[in-house]
Amino acid sequence: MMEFKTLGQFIIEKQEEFPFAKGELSRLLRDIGIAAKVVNREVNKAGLAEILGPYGQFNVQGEEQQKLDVLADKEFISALKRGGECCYIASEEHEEGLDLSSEGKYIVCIDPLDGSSNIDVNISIGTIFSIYRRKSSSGRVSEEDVLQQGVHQVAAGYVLYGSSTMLVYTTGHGVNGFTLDPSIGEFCLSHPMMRIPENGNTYSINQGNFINFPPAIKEYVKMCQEENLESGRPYSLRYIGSLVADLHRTILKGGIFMYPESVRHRKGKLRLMYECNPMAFILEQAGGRASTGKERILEIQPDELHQRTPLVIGSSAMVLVVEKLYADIGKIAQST
Ligand code: P6P
Repeated sequence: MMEFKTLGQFIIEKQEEFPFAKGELSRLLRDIGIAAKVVNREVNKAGLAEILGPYGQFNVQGEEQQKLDVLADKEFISALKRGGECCYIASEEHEEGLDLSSEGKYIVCIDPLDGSSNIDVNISIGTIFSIYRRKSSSGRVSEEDVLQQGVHQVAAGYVLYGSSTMLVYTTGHGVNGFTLDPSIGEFCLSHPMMRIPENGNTYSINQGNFINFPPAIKEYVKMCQEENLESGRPYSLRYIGSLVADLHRTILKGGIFMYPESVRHRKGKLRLMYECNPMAFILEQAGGRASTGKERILEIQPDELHQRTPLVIGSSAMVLVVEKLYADIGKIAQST
């Protein structure tokens, strides 16, 4: 009989690593795990249950909501409400955050179903979450409680609904991955202490935007395509167009993912609070690096809930090359 450790057992085992009151984070992560199982069930039967396709409404991003988006949003919100540990939820699907006015001490920023444009074509999609402890002790949640730098996250994770469904999270003591075993309905530890290789030979970017990339990114993409046997170039281009899937591959295999600023996306496309901060926390905890090309993602001071940021993330040696290109090109621009 293969020994296995469920997410619940693991969280309880590790809760002494968590500096706050015993059990709070355990219950919060348990609530997220429960909602993830429900969303997984719906994602896996999407093709059969007439819940594919557009919902007929548009979210705050102006993106047409897919039915599964709405279902996932409702599932995570109700699970967090029931659990009682969360006092405020910032969701990609809502313009304003949701003040649960509970006694909970935790704030959850969440992208309930990222990559939803891939739902109808059966490509992996994901949930991304970020957890902060409120700064104020009680009363109404303030903007200061919510708009915290990524360095203050107490936990972050993602769920990948793919060929198998995984939940990967960190509380600042490394990154651990759990695979859902449908036969027992439990997430079981499958990837203990995940580490990203320091280098890689894959780059991940929507090359269709090349003409609008900043010079440093154009220069780096050209480097990726050059023949240089010593550094294993040309690299392979892998781009799924689903952030969680692209970054999960990057952690496991090494490589670099970039969604830079461009003419079309002046501040980048990806959202700081519920996409880039959680993924940056996870990648750094796995030994990787995450920046805008110029600034560490986790040190960005947010000034609004749905703000976007450029993202350069992955194997540290590769991200450092991009950052050097930004710095060198910046110096040339200043001296001319
Ligand atoms: P593009 C999916 O819509 C998403 O938010 C991320 O999951 C993904 O990395 C990115 O957008 C893809 O954007 O412009 O390449 O289609």
